[in-house]
Amino acid sequence: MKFSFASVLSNALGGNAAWPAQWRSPEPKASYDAVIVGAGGHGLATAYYMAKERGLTNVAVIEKGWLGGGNTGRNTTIIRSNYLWEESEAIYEHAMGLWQELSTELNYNVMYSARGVMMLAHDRHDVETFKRHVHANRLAGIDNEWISAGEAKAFCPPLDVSPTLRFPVVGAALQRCGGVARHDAVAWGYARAASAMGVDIVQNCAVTGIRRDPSGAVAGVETSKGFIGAKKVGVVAAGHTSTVMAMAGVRMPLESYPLQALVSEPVKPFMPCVVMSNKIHAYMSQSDKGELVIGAGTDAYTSYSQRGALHISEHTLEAICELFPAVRRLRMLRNWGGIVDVTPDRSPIIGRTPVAGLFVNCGWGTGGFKATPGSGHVFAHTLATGEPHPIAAPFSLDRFRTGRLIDEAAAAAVAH
Ligand code: FAD
Ligand code: PYC
Repeated sequence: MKFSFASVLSNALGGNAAWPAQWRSPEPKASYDAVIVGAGGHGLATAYYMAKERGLTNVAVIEKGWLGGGNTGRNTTIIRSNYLWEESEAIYEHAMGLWQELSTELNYNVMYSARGVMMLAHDRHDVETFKRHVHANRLAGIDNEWISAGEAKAFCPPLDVSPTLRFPVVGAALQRCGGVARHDAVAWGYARAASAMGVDIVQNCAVTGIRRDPSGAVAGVETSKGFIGAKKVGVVAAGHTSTVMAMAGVRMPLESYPLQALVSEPVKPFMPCVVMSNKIHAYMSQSDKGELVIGAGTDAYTSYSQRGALHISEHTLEAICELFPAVRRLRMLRNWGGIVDVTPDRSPIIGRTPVAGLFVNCGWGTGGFKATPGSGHVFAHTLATGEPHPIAAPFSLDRFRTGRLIDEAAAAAVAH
């Protein structure tokens, strides 16, 4: 039985009417060529590209909550590709290319808005670091430029660049093609398009185990609704990757941290771009609804709680008020957290695992939203062929054995 997008909707609203009768029995009969664990943007994009580019539609995406309810629906949607190392430049720029046409591709307005991402420098160390990124990016043909404090002010008039600030702005790296998109639209756009091609999307269904056959290869997943057979399993469960992979006996080099964000009451258009300051742990943009979208750094301690420590948000708001004195009297509407999984070299893991038929895509840390189309595109290749896509090859799990790490400083666009 195939799921329609309507059944996805009904499950999202808490309904269970479309659930096939056989799946309520103790030994369900469903079996797929591939099961993807996690219906965030990355998992849904993977399913979409498997169907669209590989013709593989006997695929299910299994989600313990509702689609896009993990980090995809909790992130602050900053899109940029100004990473330092060639491996990272390649994958984030691949994604950047796909963002340009994504609304047309999915026939769903993901509201990608290239309004510019400005990363502020506050001291000589920042200047040298950001200039290094600018030069590396320009050598690779990636949009990035160095601007003065005065030019930063002209690009973003509400920004305070006065030299008397505790951490004065001394310049900035500007990626003009960077910007934002609407996060839930990305999940829903990929879900609708994948579903229309025959992919099943099963919500309210937690994966509780990974079953292996006598040879050790993957045979399927145990779930809260019963067993689902699968020749291949792709784990795309950000924040929870370690727990899911442990079900197959694979230990991952990951730590999970809360990362939180806030939005203000809506106001008239005020912020023309995205401004980030790693040094003082704050960044801000304005959503199309008018809310100021503000983000903090990660909590200091590992945790699976989908909230963060209050003092982190307070610290962030103090920093925002320093940079943008005009927002001091705004009220905050909502504050929330997500769980990000972070690798030792702050770069993702995409590809095969020691278990035959088991694949993983994780470790995007605080910065995976921007990668969503590119990540799904290359992981679809890996799941379909069993081989890494050339762009994904450097991001193998094996690098933690060989030592060929990709120590990506620009992944930490927010404080870690
Ligand atoms: P998710 O959207 O988290 O999807 C994983 C899914 O797996 C979840 O829906 C979860 O419920 C499901 N799952 C987990 N365990 C199981 C199980 N056992 N069975 C079934 N399903 C399971 N990135 C940027 O590029 N720009 C930003 O501005 C940005 N801001 C951020 C701000 C915040 C506050 C946070 C928390 C993150 C931010 N990120 C940002 C990071 C970004 O959100 C993530 O890297 C990205 O969304 C990960 O997408 P995903 O599809 O892999 O994960
Ligand atoms: O990677 O640009 C980013 C980012 C911003 C906020 C969280 N991550």
